[in-house]
Amino acid sequence: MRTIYSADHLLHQSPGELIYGEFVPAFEKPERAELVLKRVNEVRLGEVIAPEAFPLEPITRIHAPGLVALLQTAHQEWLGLGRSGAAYPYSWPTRGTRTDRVPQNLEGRLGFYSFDCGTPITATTWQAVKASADVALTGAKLLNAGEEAVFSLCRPPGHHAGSDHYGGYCFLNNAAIAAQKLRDDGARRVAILDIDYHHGNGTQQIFYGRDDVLFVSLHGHPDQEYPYMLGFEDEPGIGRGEGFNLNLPLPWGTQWPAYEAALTAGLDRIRAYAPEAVIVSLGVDTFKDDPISQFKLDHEHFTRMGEMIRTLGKPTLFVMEGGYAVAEIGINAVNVLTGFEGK
Ligand code: OKP
Ligand code: ZN
Repeated sequence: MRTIYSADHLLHQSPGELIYGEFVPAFEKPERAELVLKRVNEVRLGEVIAPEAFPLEPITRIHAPGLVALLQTAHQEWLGLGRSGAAYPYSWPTRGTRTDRVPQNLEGRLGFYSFDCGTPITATTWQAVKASADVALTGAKLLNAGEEAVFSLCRPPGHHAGSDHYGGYCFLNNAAIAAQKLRDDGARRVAILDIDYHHGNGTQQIFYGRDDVLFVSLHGHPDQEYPYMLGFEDEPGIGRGEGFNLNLPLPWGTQWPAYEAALTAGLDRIRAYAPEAVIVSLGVDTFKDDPISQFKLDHEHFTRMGEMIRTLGKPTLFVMEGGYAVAEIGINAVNVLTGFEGK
């Protein structure tokens, strides 16, 4: 299968994040995509091509213009206010605060459009974010042109970004933007299977009221795991979207047998939906040695996942999400792809 990759991802480099009271080096770092690309080449997965540059329109089909504008201008404004370093939010809306007015103050706006402090905006973050969305959109376009499977090597990741909020290392929701593109280009039903360790709260929020995009997610149980406030079993979708959202949360320590059973259930739901295309939010932070995650999967289980996804028999777009055991991220991510190809 072909891989879409842009070196522009290197333009986003987080200076660090606040975790357990300490400011630590970022887990989501440029080496991640570089090592996945290296592995793609090592196994000769297929041609590696650059993305096409799309207009903003497919992005604003999913995201609020105010969020998109903030991502583009926040750092310039930050510097204009005499600050240095990356732009971080400080304060967030809560129950009872005003969500009907967008704050004028930059720091207020950063908080208004985000939900955590792990997702800083640097001078060149937007270029990387836009390229990552283009990588996903190019994948969708190739799928639409008849390719059976495509790997969009996105970085930064996307599945935590909602229609009007960024966070969790994610700025724009690459998988959602690709799903909408497939819909707009004629696919009647698209399924998104999210196998990243963390719940794809952004993707769920975007499609929660819709029946034309099914969202199925396997992830660490929100009682135990980030993002804590979404991803429970009792979130079926709403209105027309009721019955088109399926969360399969699993406890810390989950090993392959339980994971395989949940994946089988998720794939059964997708099969019943009969989508015209499948998008896989491909996170490999379910790996046993992932530094921020608590599942216990090993290298060969990623191959099994690819084999299982293959049984859907649908055009499939793999969109890179998380995975922080950097030394092994290439093996784990590409194992899913070679498993899918039966190699
Ligand atoms: C992004 B992706 C919890 C810290 C969580 C954010 C994790 C974002 C993961 N103590 N930090 O889904 O891989
Ligand atoms: Zn994750």
